[in-house]
Amino acid sequence: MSNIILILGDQLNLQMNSLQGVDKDTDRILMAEVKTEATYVKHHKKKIVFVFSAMRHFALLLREKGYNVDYYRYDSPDNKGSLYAHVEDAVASYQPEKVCVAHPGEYRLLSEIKQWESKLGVAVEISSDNRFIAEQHFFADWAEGKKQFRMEFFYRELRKHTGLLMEGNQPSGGKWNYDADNRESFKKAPDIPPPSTFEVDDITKEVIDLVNIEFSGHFGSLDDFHFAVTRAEALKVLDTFIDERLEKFGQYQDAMLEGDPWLYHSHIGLYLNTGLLMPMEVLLAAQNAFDNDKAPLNSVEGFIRQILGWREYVRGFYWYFMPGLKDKNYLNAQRNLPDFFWTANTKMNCLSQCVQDTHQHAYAHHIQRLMVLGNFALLAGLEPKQVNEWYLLVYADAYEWVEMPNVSAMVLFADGGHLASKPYAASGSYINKMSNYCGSCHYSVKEKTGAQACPFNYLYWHFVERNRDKFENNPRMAMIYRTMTKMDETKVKHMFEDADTFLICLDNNEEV
Ligand code: FAD
Ligand code: DLZ
Ligand code: SF4
Repeated sequence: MSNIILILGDQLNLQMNSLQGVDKDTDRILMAEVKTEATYVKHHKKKIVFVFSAMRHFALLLREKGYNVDYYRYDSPDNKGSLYAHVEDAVASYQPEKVCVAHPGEYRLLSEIKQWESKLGVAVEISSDNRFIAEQHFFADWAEGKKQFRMEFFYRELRKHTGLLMEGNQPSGGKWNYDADNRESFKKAPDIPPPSTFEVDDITKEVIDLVNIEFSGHFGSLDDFHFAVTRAEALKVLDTFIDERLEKFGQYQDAMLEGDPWLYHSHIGLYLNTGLLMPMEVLLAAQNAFDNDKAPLNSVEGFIRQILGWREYVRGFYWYFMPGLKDKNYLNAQRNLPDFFWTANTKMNCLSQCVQDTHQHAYAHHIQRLMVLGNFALLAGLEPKQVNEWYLLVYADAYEWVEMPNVSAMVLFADGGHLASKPYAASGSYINKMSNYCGSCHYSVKEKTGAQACPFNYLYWHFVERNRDKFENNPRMAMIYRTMTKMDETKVKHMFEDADTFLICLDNNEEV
């Protein structure tokens, strides 16, 4: 008897556990572009083009390798609209012994798949998700008995476990973390190698036409689509990053620049998250660059920490704290997402630029996501559910397993501090230090009160004050509360008044 192997749109690698041991003569691979996955949030148009085109290219590869593939395009007359409907149909046609699928990346889909066995009356086998280095239970084992779940210690365990950047039992260079060396901004216009781009082929062209018609109401621009859509292309992106940008990755990791979100970042998140690249090959390429003196330790460690540390950690964190994480709102933030998150129409230049980058490219780098967009969402008290939905739909690399820990736990402190020991809140001076956004802003970053004052300045102190009961006894916040008591009382009063006025304007959707 045959088996049916369902390959999801973010499981595009021949090494996936679900593809091992497949009988090419009898088993059927099932792949489907479906409405349920493409619209559970209104994904950025470029993300849908990327996923559908990468799926179509992967199906071709599977056929070339001799697999039997049943592929359903979004606009084909026999498309049934949901993964379940296609699996049900395939079960009726082939009467398989079992349906096989690798563990999906999102809780909502896992919950659905877990019901299939009883609904279909056929075995459904869920294999482990080998797009990650750590097994899923690794986080739970590590977390057992802990009250705090700091990434740094999880990361060290994985360094020891994998031997990456290790000399025996000790970290290369004697330190685990070189973040202190990674905080430079650009002093003058930098000469940065451009990001890798790829010609649109006939397959991608067809998908672009489809998305233009079917998803016209979704956020984002489709102009200048240039992402890799095959593993071979994604490997080129990786190689180019290692050769041209890894050297300075660390140094400028936190820097921001108007009109350029790409900088010295790797731009591989979307490929890792769809299986076009596997994490260990990326990490070994970075380790190899270090071993061959092509990149310094601060850059290589910084890069390896993002993937071996943060990426593995947030994935473990997600499964450990779901489904509860979804409903967390520790700071009781209730404000609606302002319109400018969609339109970029705000006088705050940093926010306008980051939304424009996001709209244009389905990409913004980490510090734009964390310290501009996220910082604003935190300081303004935006409601976690709305903020999560926005982040989940606007970025090409967004899947709930990675988006939600970053948004709810890292940005919004909505989980009450399992991930972060204090909120990532900052005034305008941080943005000014790390970017050139303030130079062409309507507001003045130096001013703390008044019509021209940078809103991040007064919102910061308003946030600190209105959450006093939550943070006053946090040792990492003590200094901030001490500083506040030393500040001029009238100035503090004016800042709170300015913040109140600003937040009322925001609620009324007036331009700010
Ligand atoms: P680089 O800066 O070159 O980093 C290399 C890789 O490290 C990334 O590709 C990614 O795989 C990994 N990485 C780095 N930081 C993180 C992190 N905090 N969590 C997990 N992996 C990390 N990343 C996503 O992949 N999908 C998301 O939906 C997503 N949402 C985010 C939302 C917020 C609010 C924040 C603050 C961060 C989010 N990140 C997300 C993490 C990070 O911003 C992106 O991974 C990164 O910007 C992708 O660009 P890059 O490939 O050029 O990354
Ligand atoms: C993101 C995405 C999109 C846009 N479309 C599809 C699709 O049509 N078919 C499919 O199998 N997968 C798609 N995906 C990826 C899934 O949403 C992803 O597998 C789940 O969110 C679990 O991570
Ligand atoms: Fe952003 Fe304030 Fe700088 Fe304007 S002045 S760009 S609002 S940080």
